[in-house]
Amino acid sequence: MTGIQPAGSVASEPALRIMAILNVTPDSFSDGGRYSDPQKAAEAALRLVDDGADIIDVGGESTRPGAEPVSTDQELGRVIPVIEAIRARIAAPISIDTRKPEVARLAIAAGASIWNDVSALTCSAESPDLAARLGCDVVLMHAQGDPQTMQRAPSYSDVVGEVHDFLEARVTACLAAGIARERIYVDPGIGFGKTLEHNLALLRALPRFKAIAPVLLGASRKRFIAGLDRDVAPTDRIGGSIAAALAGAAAGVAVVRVHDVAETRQALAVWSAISPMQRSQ
Ligand code: HH2
Repeated sequence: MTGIQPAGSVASEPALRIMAILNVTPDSFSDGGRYSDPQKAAEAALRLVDDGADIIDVGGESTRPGAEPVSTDQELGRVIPVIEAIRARIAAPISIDTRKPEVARLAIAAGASIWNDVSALTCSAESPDLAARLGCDVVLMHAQGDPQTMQRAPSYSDVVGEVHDFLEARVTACLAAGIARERIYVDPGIGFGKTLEHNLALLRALPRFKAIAPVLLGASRKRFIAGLDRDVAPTDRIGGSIAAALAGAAAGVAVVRVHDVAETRQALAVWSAISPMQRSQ
């Protein structure tokens, strides 16, 4: 089963991978309501791969600030038919963006190979053991609070230190549960219980998180971009999203999770052709 790492890669620092966001939700903050039909979702996934996506991240529950939780059955009803339709047409790795072990288990049975969990496998005590048994890649993301309340009053005494220590502790717990080290990715969780200043501090500190595990960065179209540019709507945040992806590339992250795949791929191609660090590798 293929996970985040390209099959057969032996490079010491593998190329940056693009994870494309495919939300099958009615209410996601940027692309909600577009892909509820499985065949339409599979066609969108094909286009995303054509555009340069290495991984398709399927999500059935919005985690935008204030989002209402959905039941396991509702989430399964959204994501499983979509994963099956994508798997039938596309070889690229599929990731399931869920906090629920039952959704992850059935998504992986349907053809996903990566469990992307915004709760860092803390939502259920059984999640780390299950991930170890499934043998999937895992993305452990930091969040302060849950989506319903997380943006009310985010507070840290040292945001970078606290996120770092949380991610390190989650990696330790996952290793203890039997998840292989090379299957673990960490993510500082941009926008999940963070103010603009917290997000900027974390973006500046990306190289520190790399010391824990390969890093996934999800900054695409997020609110902090509007905080820096006239409160623009999510669909007008592509320039800011690309700037954040390039900052991630310069910091050596392993994966960027994005809505705008073609634009990000082009920016990364130009940046890596120019960057002296990339060319000397
Ligand atoms: N952000 C969102 C959802 N899942 N997973 C990881 N690992 N990192 C992220 O930053 C991340 C994530 C939220 O963005 P989106 O999926 O576009 O919106 P929504 O939660 O409203 O569906």
